[in-house]
Amino acid sequence: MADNLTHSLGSFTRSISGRRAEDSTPMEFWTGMSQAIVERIAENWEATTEKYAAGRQEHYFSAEFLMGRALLNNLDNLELLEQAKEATNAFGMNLTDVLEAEHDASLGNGGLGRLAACFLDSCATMNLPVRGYGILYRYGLFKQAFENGNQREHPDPWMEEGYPFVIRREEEPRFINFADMQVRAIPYDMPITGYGTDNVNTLRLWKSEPMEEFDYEAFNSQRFTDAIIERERVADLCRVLYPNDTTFEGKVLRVRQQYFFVSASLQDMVENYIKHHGDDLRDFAKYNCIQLNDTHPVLAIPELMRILLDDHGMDWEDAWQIVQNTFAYTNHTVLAEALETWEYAIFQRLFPRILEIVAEIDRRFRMELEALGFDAARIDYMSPIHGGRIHMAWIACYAAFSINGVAALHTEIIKRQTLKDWYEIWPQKFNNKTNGVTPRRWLKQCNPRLASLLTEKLGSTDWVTDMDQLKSLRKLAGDSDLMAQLLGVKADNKRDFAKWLEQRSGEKIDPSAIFDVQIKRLHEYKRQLLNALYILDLYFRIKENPQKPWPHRVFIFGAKAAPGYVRAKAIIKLINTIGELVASDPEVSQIIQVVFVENYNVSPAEHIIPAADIHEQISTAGKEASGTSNMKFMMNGALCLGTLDGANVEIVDSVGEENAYIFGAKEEELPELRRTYDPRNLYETVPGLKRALDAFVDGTLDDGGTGLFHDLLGSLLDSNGYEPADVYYVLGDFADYREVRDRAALEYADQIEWARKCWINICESGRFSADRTISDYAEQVWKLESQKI
Ligand code: 26V
Repeated sequence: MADNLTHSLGSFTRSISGRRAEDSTPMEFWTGMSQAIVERIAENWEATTEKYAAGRQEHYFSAEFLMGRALLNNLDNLELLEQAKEATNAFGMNLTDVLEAEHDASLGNGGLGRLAACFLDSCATMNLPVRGYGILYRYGLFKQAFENGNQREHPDPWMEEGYPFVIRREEEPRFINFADMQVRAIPYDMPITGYGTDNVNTLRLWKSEPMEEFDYEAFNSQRFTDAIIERERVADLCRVLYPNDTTFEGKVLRVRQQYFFVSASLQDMVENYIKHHGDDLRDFAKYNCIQLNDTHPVLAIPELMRILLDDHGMDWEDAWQIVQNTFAYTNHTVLAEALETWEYAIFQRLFPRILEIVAEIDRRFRMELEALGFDAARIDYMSPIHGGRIHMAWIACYAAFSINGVAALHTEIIKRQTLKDWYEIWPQKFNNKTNGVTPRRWLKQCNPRLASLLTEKLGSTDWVTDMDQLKSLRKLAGDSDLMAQLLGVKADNKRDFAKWLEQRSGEKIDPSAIFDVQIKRLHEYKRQLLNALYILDLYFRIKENPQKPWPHRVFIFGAKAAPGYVRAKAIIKLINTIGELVASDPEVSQIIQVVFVENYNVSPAEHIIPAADIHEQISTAGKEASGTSNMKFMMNGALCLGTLDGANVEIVDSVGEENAYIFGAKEEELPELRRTYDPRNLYETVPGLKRALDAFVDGTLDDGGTGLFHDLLGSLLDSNGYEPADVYYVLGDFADYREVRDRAALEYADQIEWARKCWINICESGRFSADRTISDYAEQVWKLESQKI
């Protein structure tokens, strides 16, 4: 068998490089091995697709799939890891180098896109007939580089050197009509292998191309350049992933992307239905269900109406009934600035027929609500079209049979506040589906040492697909030898991470220090600024009293800021500047270090998370819908320093308050606290605050004369015409945060006690496996049964 892989690896690699395999580059090796994998799964993939096609299927529509790397995941799923090591060694290469050559597929911004990727993994593993539908972006999320502590963005042409894990299906094009252009949508299929199964699911990503290969007439006439430009206009559609998460920007190209991919995907679904069930589409919803990942694919609602009405001659009532039985909608944020609303005029210009249909949906909605006796103002507010704009979430709430939030607290907030008007009318539509993460990537693959320990204690690897088994190990927390073993695993992981970091950036860190980590998009509500303020205050406290036995700590950050989010970028600069201040101080740098991991992404996360001791989940209560890194850290035996927000609430519920470090104002307390909130007074009175905040502007920290730090300080202390001071309650939570974080660092000294807490977190993490989330969706929303090939 090993010979087998060695053989195919050798020949695929030679065909890529045109050289002997042993003389090929790691990238060429990676390509060869990836092709060998695709070749191996081809038959099962086809069989799975055929098996699913005739039955009920779920379709996960998402503008983002943050897949990360594919090769290790596939090797592990196919149980080829050992053979792959041998095969690479046989050619004088090392598997780690080959794996590290792979580009991340960063077709997503953050939590929402990574969730979609974890869901695909669970669906394949559970043999569920689910396929993902999205966009093949040519450029993924920008690459981040630091220049003088500032973020600079660079393009990410992730598949320019070739990418074997998507297969172009030239022969299955769809045609998309915009008022001002027609485009061809070409599917690229990515195989999604599962763990311990032969099933291979599909992620179908669409690429836009011109209707004809070449417009020969134009090429041969005076209009040569026009023809080239037209081709580029079509290719532009899928050129780039928009890097904003949480702030809506009404960019025309983005709504084109959205319509493009939902129209192509629906055409696919309808054709498949007709092939298997005939051209009477009335049973469409019996065989098809669509999960809308946030509002980005909501145009699928009017587009399915258009297909049923215009292409299949159905009448409105029948079509609407199908639509209402097909769509389910997931909400991922309560931030008002993220709500997608599009200008009426844009729809008119791009797809007037879709606008007509939305207008009819709007008319009927208004009639329905009038009949229910609602007042005019409320009806107007809730209507899909008002104020010259089209409200995507409102369309979703009207059309979908299921509306869900992504953690218990989040679902309560959307019922009580964000979507309360809809909840009042249709309470039965609302449900919670707490997020989860795949234990394959986020435990078994990224933390093999911990995985072995769990396998040893449970006597088998069954836990990999049945994470609830870990619960039975909770009682072993009293076993001090085991706890010492767990500490050994963590220590090894920390050394590995320190090595990885040094190779990547040259930074040296002390693996015996506490690793305290905050990795997530940079946003004010996530409060990296609160974390930074603590470090700055700690710096001054150490300066004041350098002889005190301060716990040694490494503060680790990873975060990208949206390129236009000035304040978020200022916070990156601030953290890097604090890092320099600390590093340049011979006393303080012996005690604490600050590391900002450049270009944070899925792959760096796989190195960071297994090495973490403490993870920061410190959003203002009520603002983080769920969070998913909190679950990954928990699974890897790190302790949560966090607010009662998002899924932290459920994590604490599972492990107990004594096994986490919880601080800060609660969601239900904030409105009252806000009424009398006086950040200036806190600045004057809370120990440490004034000294830390003054450092922004007194010359301690240098923002290069940009005024960025001055503006940050202003955002905390002063209201302006648009917003009150300190919207995210950073200063309000500072004192409690400081106290609890200090305590966590002290308690770390009792290593065995600390390990017990970590162990309990690991053992209780089964609830946060994406397998649990997906089985809830499959049973309660999708009504889907597994279909093993
Ligand atoms: C929003 C927007 C707004 C318009 C511009 C483009 C764009 C792109 C992405 C997004 C997504 C924002 C919502 C989001 O990512 N929410 C996160 O979802 C995670 C998975 O449910 C959850 O764990 C995080 O708490 C939540 O912030």
